[in-house]
Amino acid sequence: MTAPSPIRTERHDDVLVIISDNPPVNALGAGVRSGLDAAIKQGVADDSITAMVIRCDGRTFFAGADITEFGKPMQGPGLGEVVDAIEASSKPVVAAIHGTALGGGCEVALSCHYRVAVPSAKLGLPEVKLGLLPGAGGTQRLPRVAGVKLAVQMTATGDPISAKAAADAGLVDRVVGEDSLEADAIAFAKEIAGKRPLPRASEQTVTPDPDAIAAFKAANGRKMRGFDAPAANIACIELAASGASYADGIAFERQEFMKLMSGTQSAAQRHLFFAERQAAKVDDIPAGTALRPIRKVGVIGAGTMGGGISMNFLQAGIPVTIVETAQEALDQGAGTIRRNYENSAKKGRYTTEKVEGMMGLLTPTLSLDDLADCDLVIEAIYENMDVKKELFGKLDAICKPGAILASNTSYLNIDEMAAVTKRPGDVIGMHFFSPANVMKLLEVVRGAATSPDVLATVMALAKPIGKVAVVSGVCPGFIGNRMLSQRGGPANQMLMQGVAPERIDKVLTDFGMPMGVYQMSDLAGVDIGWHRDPMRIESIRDALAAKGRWGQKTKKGFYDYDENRTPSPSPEVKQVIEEFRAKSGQEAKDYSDEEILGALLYPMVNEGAKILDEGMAQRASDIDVVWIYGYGWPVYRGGPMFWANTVGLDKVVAGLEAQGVAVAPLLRRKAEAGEKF
Ligand code: 3H9
Repeated sequence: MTAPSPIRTERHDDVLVIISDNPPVNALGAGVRSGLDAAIKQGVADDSITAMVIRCDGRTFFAGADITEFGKPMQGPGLGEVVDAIEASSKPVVAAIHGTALGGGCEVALSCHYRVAVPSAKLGLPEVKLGLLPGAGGTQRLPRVAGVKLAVQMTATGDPISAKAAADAGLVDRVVGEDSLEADAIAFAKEIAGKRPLPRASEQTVTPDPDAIAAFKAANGRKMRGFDAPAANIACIELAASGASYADGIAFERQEFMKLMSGTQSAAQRHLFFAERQAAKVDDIPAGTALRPIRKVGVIGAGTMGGGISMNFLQAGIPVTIVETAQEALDQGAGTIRRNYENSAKKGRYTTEKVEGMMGLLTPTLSLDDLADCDLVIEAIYENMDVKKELFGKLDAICKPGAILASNTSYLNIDEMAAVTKRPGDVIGMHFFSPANVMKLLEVVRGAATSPDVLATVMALAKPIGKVAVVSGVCPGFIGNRMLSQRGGPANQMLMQGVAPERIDKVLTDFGMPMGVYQMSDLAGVDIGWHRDPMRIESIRDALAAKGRWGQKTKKGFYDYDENRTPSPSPEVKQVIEEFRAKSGQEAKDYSDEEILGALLYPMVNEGAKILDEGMAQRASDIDVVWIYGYGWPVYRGGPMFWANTVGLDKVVAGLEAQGVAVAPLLRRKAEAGEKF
């Protein structure tokens, strides 16, 4: 028995309304495509029909091609054929848009002769975020309908635009009532039913705009670095703008689409799309678990971390009570939050009213007692277990029953903190990454006693505050920092063998990381964790710290820094390393860039395998999400575990053995079985 079609039609006088019902997002899977094709044919063939409307049930207009079909054999008509059939219709077709018309959905809309949208609708071509380009005519129809400038911006950034912006650009013909989309679309269809010729996007000409393309490239070059897809998107628009025929443009678009689709970058980016959504799910907690309402949040500590954490909630409209121990620190913390918001307002991100609204939700206080009515309290004080335990004891006494008590610790044991309270089930880790208002990762640390509804509540809270949450078990450094800690040893070993710090860093930044090991060390402070005895020199780090080379804050660390904090290799550091190496008797060794990369990253993958085997991470893709959103691992490489798959696990094992690192049993098993993470 064949499945019922997700497409149905309804007649409204002489207008045929074609309706898609393919939850959750009306993705354009095979059934939708063949249903649309058949419905258009039906409308064309029926003499009593004068116009057609395409709309979707549920929360959104088509949100794109069905990504789960990618890489599998194509079933039924391709989207390119379907949109061509829509455009070729002898009767006008109107797209009635609500929610998000994205990717293939936007291409369906572009192939319709007219588009109407509700004010809250958004239109976009986000394929670039999946390492792709619009493959159903979008790169050729959009510049014809809305101009080259907007087409470059929409395809190369992937960011959607509002219905109003679309109407201003000619991409939407009429903005209709928020609650009367279908009726307004039918009325519009009746109005234009007799108009000829039909406005077909593919038949329009493109006005060249080389300045807009050049300006876009100049402004966005850095952001697009390393990614293949943005340039491919721009190349398609450039071809359209060069006067090439529509058919030639489509042939080029297809060729570039196929190239991207079969490449590793798109596979990595599609992996991340699903990994991010999968990460939100906790395997042993049923969907639909009742959540605790979070109407008010307390944050303890108004330093960089506490301030950044508070900003996330204020932006989401959730009131925050922020606590400090001294008035000066409290004023400074609240002042920094205000300044950050005002700076964003200057850049046009917020209106002044919005800034005042958010600041109005902030209650600074010196008294922990003011946290009594908070639904969630997050401590962001310094990393000392005794101090944290004392604080949790106090919070347990102050906070109302059912309030969730969270720690922002980046490596300490949540279970120890929970144990001092009478409500260990309500205790959880919420590890934000610095700067906490910017970095998207939230590592949610599930203690041994954390109750399922507390975990579910915190996981669900991530989305409204703009975070991607990943669950970690309790282990030192959790998922991210535990893996990071594996990188320092091999890096220092290479220093000792005569590899310059700047070379090690360059290998990582060429790979796509935002900074290298020693740039990171200079940023954090070379003196962090230093014993403070300048006479005791047991490592290169000790030697640099003893010389006052504490990193960016003293304008010298592993690098020298100028007034603008631009780093340059340091002759003094070179000498320190040489001296230290000579004393230790360590012999110099040559490394290729590939070997440097393997030496740094394979031990991290190895640790990832242990984390997985111990059940500290639910799945390998969660580890990838941690590294992409918490540490800036290049998106187009899909995270460390995905990357290891692309390298080949047998090669990773061989590299680790050559380094003398004990191979994690899970990694070895998978490599021997020819499996992937
Ligand atoms: C394309 O169109 C190529 C064409 O140019 C060329 C073809 C030849 N397919 O995000 P949510 C699932 S490329 C399959 O949590 P929200 C998603 O996995 C495509 N599944 O909801 C999740 O499943 P689950 C271009 C999809 O309200 C569920 O739907 N389009 C797709 O926060 C809910 O998703 C895009 O890149 C899909 N296309 O956000 C748009 N989309 O519940 C991608 C979603 O099992 N989608 N799912 O975890 C989005 O940006 C967001 O999902 C959207 C809704 C804004 C639509």
